[in-house]
Amino acid sequence: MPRLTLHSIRLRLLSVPLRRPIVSNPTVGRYDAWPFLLLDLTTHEGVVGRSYLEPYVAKSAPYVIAAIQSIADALKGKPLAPLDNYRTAMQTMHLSGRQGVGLVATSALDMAIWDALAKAADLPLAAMLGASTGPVRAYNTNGLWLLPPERLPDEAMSLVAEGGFSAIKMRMGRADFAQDRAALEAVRRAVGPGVRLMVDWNQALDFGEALVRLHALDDEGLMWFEEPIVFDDYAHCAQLARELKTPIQIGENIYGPRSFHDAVQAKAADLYMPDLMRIGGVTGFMRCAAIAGAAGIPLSSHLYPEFSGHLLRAAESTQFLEWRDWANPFIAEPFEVKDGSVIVPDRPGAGLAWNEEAVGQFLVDQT
Ligand code: SMN
Ligand code: MG
Repeated sequence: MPRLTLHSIRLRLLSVPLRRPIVSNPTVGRYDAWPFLLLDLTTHEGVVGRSYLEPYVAKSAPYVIAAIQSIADALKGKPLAPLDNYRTAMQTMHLSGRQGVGLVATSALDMAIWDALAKAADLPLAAMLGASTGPVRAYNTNGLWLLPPERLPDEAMSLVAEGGFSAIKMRMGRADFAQDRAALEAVRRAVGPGVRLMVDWNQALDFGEALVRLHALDDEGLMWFEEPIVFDDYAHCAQLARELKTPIQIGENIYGPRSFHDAVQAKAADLYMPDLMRIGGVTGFMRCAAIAGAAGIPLSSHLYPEFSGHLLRAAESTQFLEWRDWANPFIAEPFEVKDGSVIVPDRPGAGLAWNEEAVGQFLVDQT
């Protein structure tokens, strides 16, 4: 490991317009612009590590920023060693809460620390983890929100065409189930049988409604049913996973590898897709990758395609990368998407640098 010590951090909150607004159920809501919290971590040796968070709720940024700063204070002047730093971060946050904001803040720093170390070693992050760079199979999640069914066919076709995708994700959970079915039929008709479809409820259903709707869709040949009910009702998630032929997918709301392990032990799902912000950054994700790999469970990612690409190259049981291009407007060299795969670049670190002019344009606040 290269020797680096933490000097200071800089945080900037951006609001980046979405090409296709997010229109979801009340759990997620509606977004015309997406918040990003950019972290630049400067070391005494001059190397800068970078990461970003997608905190969903722009108004939560002040307390996420406060938590990141308090962990950074505890790490100041310390050698960068991600597993040690993760332990220190968890100790710092223990009494105020190991999950939620504490883990979100830990994740942001963990990613930037791994990025800095990989840059100092002049290696792509994937190579730091013992893997090579190259393509990762991806699905496109850039749209197909809860829009009127007649608007979906054109959008589905353009999602496929955007990167030669052979898998795309659509959302479900309209009040009227007939509208969900019409949406699925419209998308299926537009893209044909060769494109795999995932469906995501964003926790919209209660258990009774999930039993009815998921059984009704169980012969549609869908790739997975994602978060049909509240994600941490592991017992009922497990019942759905047992009863249905279509795989149940959860993970984006799970906090940290221990809760991930709890879900796996409870057989809460067939498939998992940890989110880098909630799972504990690179360190947390790779711990989950070890659990999933050993258990023979397919692993996908949620958001954060740039960092996730490196980690899915290194994971044992990689299934799909979730591709969305929402960060492209402020990234200096957006990742290439080709033949349905995201290409993990052969650049030092995660391969993320900011387009400073664009950052200035989207800037909401800085500390
Ligand atoms: C999702 C929901 C809200 C914002 C971003 C992404 C979704 C997903 O659950 O899985 O992509
Ligand atoms: Mg989801």
